[in-house]
Amino acid sequence: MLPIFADVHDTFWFPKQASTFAPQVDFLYDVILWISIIFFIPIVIAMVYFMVKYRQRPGYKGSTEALHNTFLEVTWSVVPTFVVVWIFWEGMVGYLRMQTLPSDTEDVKVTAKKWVWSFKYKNGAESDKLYLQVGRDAKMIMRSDDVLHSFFVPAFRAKRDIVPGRYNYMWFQPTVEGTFDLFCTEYCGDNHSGMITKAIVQSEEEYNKTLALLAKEPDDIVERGKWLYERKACKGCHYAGTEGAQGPGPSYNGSWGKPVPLAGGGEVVFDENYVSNAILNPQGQYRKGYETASAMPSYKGQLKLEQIEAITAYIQSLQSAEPPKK
Ligand SMILES: [Cu+2]
Repeated sequence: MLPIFADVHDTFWFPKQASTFAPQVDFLYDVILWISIIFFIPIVIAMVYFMVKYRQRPGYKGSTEALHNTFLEVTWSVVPTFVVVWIFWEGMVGYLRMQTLPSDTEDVKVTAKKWVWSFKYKNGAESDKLYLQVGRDAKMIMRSDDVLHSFFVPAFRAKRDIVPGRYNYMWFQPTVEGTFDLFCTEYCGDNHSGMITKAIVQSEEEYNKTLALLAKEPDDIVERGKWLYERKACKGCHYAGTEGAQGPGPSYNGSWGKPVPLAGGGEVVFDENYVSNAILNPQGQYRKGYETASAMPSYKGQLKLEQIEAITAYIQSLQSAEPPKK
């Protein structure tokens, strides 16, 4: 179906319209597209026609003076001016709407970190996917732990940079229940292309259930380690079990108890000491072969001893897990 006639929830060019911003953004896009098509076609036809009609050929003598038509020139200056001012106006109104935060919002703290997303909710729950309530204004309070990232959910037509050293805000209201892609859309290093997660829009009842569930850290120590692995950005660089990025960090699978060759020569055993050193002071014992890999940030002050022990237990449980398939 042609874009301008497209249904609110299904467009020709773009993903499903899933926020209150989407119809306005798509409308302006369609209008600009159609204006371009409507002018492009007759201009190209006229150009080709004149090229043929007035081509240089034996016996043909062109006009020696330039012709002038005031009415035509005023028309093709004034009409496009009004069109451009209107496009600017529509764009500005849309931009201001996105820019003005509503007062009663469901707030989510967003942390972007190479190369994972972390979302914190009002009840303290944390997740690596963004959960949202349908029909409710959501405000993202966003910060970066390292470099410049950018939050983008195409279905919401909502995008904003996340800048290190400050909080950036954005808001939107999801209008459709479902699962939508959430991208980092600012190049941020080796695994930028893998910095993808989902925005999951749920009914009020489901959403509250999800938050309650997410708030609960698993009791089992290995489960808790996996839970932390998914939420504390380990997943962005280390492969574990059957998930996570394949690099730049080494895989957790089958590492426990093995010797670790060090960049400076010698080796240490992959045990409790090695894991806690690697987490708290990652630059202390460089593993051979990883000297030039993106440096791991220290988790000093970010993970409690008990949490480091849970991650250690999780790594230990992966002793006989398969290495990642390249
Ligand atoms: Cu990024």
